[in-house]
Amino acid sequence: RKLFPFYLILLLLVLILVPVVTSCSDLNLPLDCSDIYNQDSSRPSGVYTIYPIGTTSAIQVFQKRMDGSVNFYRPWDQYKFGFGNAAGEYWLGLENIFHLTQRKKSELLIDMEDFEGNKSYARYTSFSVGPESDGYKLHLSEFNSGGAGDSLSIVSGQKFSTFDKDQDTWVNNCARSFIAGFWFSDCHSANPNGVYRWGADDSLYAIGVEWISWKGRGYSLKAISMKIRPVQ
Ligand SMILES: *[C@@H]1O[C@H](CO)[C@@H](O)[C@H](O)[C@H]1NC(C)=O
Ligand SMILES: [Ca+2]
Repeated sequence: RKLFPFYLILLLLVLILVPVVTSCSDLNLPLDCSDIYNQDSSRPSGVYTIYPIGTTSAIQVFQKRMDGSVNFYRPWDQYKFGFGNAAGEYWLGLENIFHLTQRKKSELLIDMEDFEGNKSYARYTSFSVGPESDGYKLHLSEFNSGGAGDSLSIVSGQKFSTFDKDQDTWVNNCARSFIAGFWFSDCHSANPNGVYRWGADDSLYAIGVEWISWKGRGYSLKAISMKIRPVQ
C-alpha cells in the first residue's frame, strides 16, 4: 500500500526531469531566428547567429517583414539601434549592421514572397554599411543573381534616411513620403520597410513593401527578408 505514493513520486520526478534533460541536451545550432527565440523567449532582439545549412554558413538576418505586426515608420534612433522581435518582424539596427559588415566581407541575399506563395530572391556579391558619421552609407556591389531582379543598386552609395533625418537626394523627404526608413536616392525602386498593405494596392503611390523589378509599383509583398553571409 505504501508503494503507490512512491511510484507516484517517481513518476512525478520523471515528468519534471525529462523536460530539463531535453532542454539541456538541446545544444543544436539555431537554424533561424525562431529557433533562437524558442530557446529563450525572454531574449531581447539583437545580433544572433543562425546556421541554416550548418556551421560553415553563418547567416545574419538584419531585416524581416512577414505579417505586418510591427510598425516600421520610426525615427532615426530606432533605425540606429533596432526594433521588433527576432522571431517575427524586425530591424536589427544600423549600428549592428555597420559593425557586422565592417568585421567580415559579406554578401547580401534578399528573399521575398507574394500573397500567392510565389517566391523570389535577389543577391549582391558584396554589401556593407558605413559608420554613422557617414550617414550609414550603403555600399553595394553590382547585382549578382536572382529572379526578382535588381531594385537596390539605384540607392547604392546613398545615406540612410528616416522621416526625422532626411539624407536622400530628393528635394522633399523620401522617408516621410514613402512611409519608411531606408536608403533612398530620389527615391526608390525597393521599399522593404514600407507600409504592410497586403498585396496589390496602387491607391497610394509607392508606399508599400515593394520590390519593383519583381512585382512593379503597387504590389506590397507578403514577406521580405534581408540577410548577410560572410564571404570566404
Ligand atoms: C504567382 O505566379 C503565377 C505564375 O507565374 C502568376 O500567374 C501569379 O500572378 C503570381 N501571383 C502574384 C500575386 O503575382
Ligand atoms: Ca531630401
